[in-house]
Amino acid sequence: MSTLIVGPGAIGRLLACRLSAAGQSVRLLGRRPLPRQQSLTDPHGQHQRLLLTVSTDPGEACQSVERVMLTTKSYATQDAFAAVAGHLAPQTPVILWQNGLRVQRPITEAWTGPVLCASTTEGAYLEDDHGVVHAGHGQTVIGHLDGTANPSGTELAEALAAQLRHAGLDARAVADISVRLWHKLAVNAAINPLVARHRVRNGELAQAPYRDEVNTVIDEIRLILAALDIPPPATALDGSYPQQHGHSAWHARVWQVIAHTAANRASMLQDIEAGRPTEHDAILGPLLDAASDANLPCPQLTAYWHFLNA
Ligand code: KPL
Repeated sequence: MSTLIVGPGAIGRLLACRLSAAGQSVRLLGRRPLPRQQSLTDPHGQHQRLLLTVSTDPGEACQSVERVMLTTKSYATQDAFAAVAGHLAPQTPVILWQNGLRVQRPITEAWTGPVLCASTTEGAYLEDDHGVVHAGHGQTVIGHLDGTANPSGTELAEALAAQLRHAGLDARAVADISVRLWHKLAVNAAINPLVARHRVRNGELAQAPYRDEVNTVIDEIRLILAALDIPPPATALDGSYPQQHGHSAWHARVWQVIAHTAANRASMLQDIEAGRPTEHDAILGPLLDAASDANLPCPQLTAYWHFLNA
């Protein structure tokens, strides 16, 4: 199986190195040249050197490709897909690894072949152009947006999850990828804009004056998700329930992620500090659209949108 990975960021390079180390044929397509030799550092600090096929030319990169993984940032995905789509056989499976929920439905509907969505908590960062560090193991879930209504998508998701497990990543096929993408989006929307705006680490959100703002934004998000019929998380991840911060399962989940990632400088804060675009449209946009459809006021989310869109 020959896989083309479009977007050589941390997740793209982690997938490329892991699949290549497991004996799969992998090509990496980016906008600027990268060295063929890439190093993968695993969570135990062991280094492995891998020789990848890297390219900046979509036509060349797509030759005889049997599956495409798009690992670009959400805002760059439509352009990246447009650059390769014309070079692919019409039934080539496409797997979307984006945060938020902006590109998944449009690409699923536009592409002639099967489209799967993946959501991962694998921790990875780039050392430089030469290597990726797999900082911590996480979980990856994969599925078709239409779930069990698309049986061939389920089969494809199971096959891909098995290959990722063989490559050392904890992955499984799920029937409710849409709910999982909404859940990840909700947690991101409750934490990322706020820490980006106040330039604080995640853990500082538990203190005044931020604590009340977090609870307010969770309330806005949970009402929007309820209007969309997205079920709340069943329990907090480890069953604990930090009552003092709020009352719903959503409060429990968000406060738990804040506690678990207290030392993090969240991704949106890092993007702002580095002067890069943020993924605010993919994360806040779907919530604001749903709020507008359901006539739900969401002043806090709207204020974040204006701040991040400025
Ligand atoms: O995923 C994250 C991010 O940084 O984007 C959170 C959950 C906010 C943890 O930092």
